[in-house]
Amino acid sequence: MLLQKSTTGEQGQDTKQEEFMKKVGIVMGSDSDLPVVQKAIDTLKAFCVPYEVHIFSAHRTPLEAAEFAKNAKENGFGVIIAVAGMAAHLAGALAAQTVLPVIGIPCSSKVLDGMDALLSTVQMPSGIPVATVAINGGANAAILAVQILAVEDEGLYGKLAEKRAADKEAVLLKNEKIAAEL
Ligand code: C2R
Repeated sequence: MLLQKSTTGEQGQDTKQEEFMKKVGIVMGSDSDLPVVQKAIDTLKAFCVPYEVHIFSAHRTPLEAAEFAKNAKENGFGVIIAVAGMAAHLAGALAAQTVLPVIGIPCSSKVLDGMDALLSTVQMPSGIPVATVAINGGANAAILAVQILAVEDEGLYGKLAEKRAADKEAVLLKNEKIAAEL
């Protein structure tokens, strides 16, 4: 599943062409995680960053999950986002198979509200890190993935800076509006 064409970044700097840009691999443990994944997809699309989406599970399809992570670098991925709820071993299991950065999104579930997935994802032993974002933090996971890719891509870096400035302006406008109204 993909992708969009590259665009021009801040101050005319070119974002790397799509075919040269590393992809973001989004792996979810189940299609029931899709609402969280959608937030990550929307954000990556906004930055015109190529991505692929897969369903692999450390529990249900462990061999396929491991193969994906093992081959991720040679298949053109620069970063992996792992999305899972409950006993969320997926991010750690993927991270065990690659030295690419892995970002974990713990998903909420009915019983423990995502605390189970949060602790399963964040509490990795030394040597195998998983960069864990907030429960259901699809947008931030994608922004972090873009930040990782932007280290080697000036145009992408410029787009991130532009977004940060636009977000700030939006808050300042809200401040002016609410101060005038109340
Ligand atoms: P179902 O809705 O399919 O029963 O899945 C999924 O990410 C989902 O949030 C319930 C939850 O189980 C999670 N799951 C994991 C893993 N595989 C599936 N935590 C894993 O490999 O860690």
